[in-house]
Amino acid sequence: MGKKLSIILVGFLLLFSCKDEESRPIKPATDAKPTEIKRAQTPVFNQDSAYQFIQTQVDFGPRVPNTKAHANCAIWMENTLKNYGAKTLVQEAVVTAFNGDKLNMKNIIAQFSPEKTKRVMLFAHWDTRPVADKDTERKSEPIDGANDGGSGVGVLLEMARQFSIKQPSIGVDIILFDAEDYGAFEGSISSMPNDWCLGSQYWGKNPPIPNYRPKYGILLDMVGGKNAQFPKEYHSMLYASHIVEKVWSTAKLIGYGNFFFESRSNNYPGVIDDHYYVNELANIPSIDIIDCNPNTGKFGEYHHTHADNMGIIDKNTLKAVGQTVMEVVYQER
Ligand code: AHN
Ligand code: ZN
Repeated sequence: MGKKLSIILVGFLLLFSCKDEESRPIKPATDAKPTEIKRAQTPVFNQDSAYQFIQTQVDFGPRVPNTKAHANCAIWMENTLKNYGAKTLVQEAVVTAFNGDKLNMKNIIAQFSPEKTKRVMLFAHWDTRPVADKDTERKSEPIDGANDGGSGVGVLLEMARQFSIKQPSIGVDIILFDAEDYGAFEGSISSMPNDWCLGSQYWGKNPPIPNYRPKYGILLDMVGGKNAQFPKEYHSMLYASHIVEKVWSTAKLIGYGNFFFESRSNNYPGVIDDHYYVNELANIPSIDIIDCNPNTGKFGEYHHTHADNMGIIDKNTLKAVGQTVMEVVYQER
């Protein structure tokens, strides 16, 4: 008898407790997290791999247009991107430099998920400066360009490797521009306007992909130097401040805020770089992640000297930039 009663009692208690659970008042809408979208899992950027991609470029020799090293490096980059599953396209042309030199240039274009309409464009220049005009020695000899030329490509090739393992929700285009660094040599008299960035200028005036409309562009230029500083560059802020804020706040969020700086003002530094022509000629809001002094706008001591070799490349910088840009890309949907 007692046992039966206790079973009934327990049954009632369970029934009530369940009922109680069910009849709890529904949380007011204001209290509920509104459509909480989970952050996507961003793969881990491998700085050793990026470093190796820079080493490979430097091992070709200076990638100066019209040289064997330049031609060989172009083939290697295209094959590498193709092997990572991109649809590749090489835009070839002859452009004229400030001094009349005819440059055989190649813009390397790699499309990941080309069928997707929502896309972003990541770019860097891959050529190296034909002279070391800011050095005191061997000024007429070309530089290794480990940072200026090598680093942006190295970081983007590692990202391409990551895309081959886990594809982002959106489409991504990697564009490696040629003939960026053939601007007028220091002390040279003859000059022309728009003497830098000949590859991106050619691309802007001769669009290789019809109706190409990525949401925005991110340029990586000198993203491997030790103790690099990336200020909010003037033209980036002028044309695409929302992208600057997105990238800089992402860097801070994932712990790389120590590389990404505010500029002293909106005037410094203003850099004429490939992003300038992508903005002006293609109307794609684009920013430049470029290592220069946030106060003066000056580039590092290594700039356009023979010191721009593997010795100044720091994997921590490669990681900070690579992981930040990957985080931005993988969070897009
Ligand atoms: C000018 O100095 C006008 N532009 C710098 C762009 C550059 C050269 N980036 C790397 N090398
Ligand atoms: Zn340069």
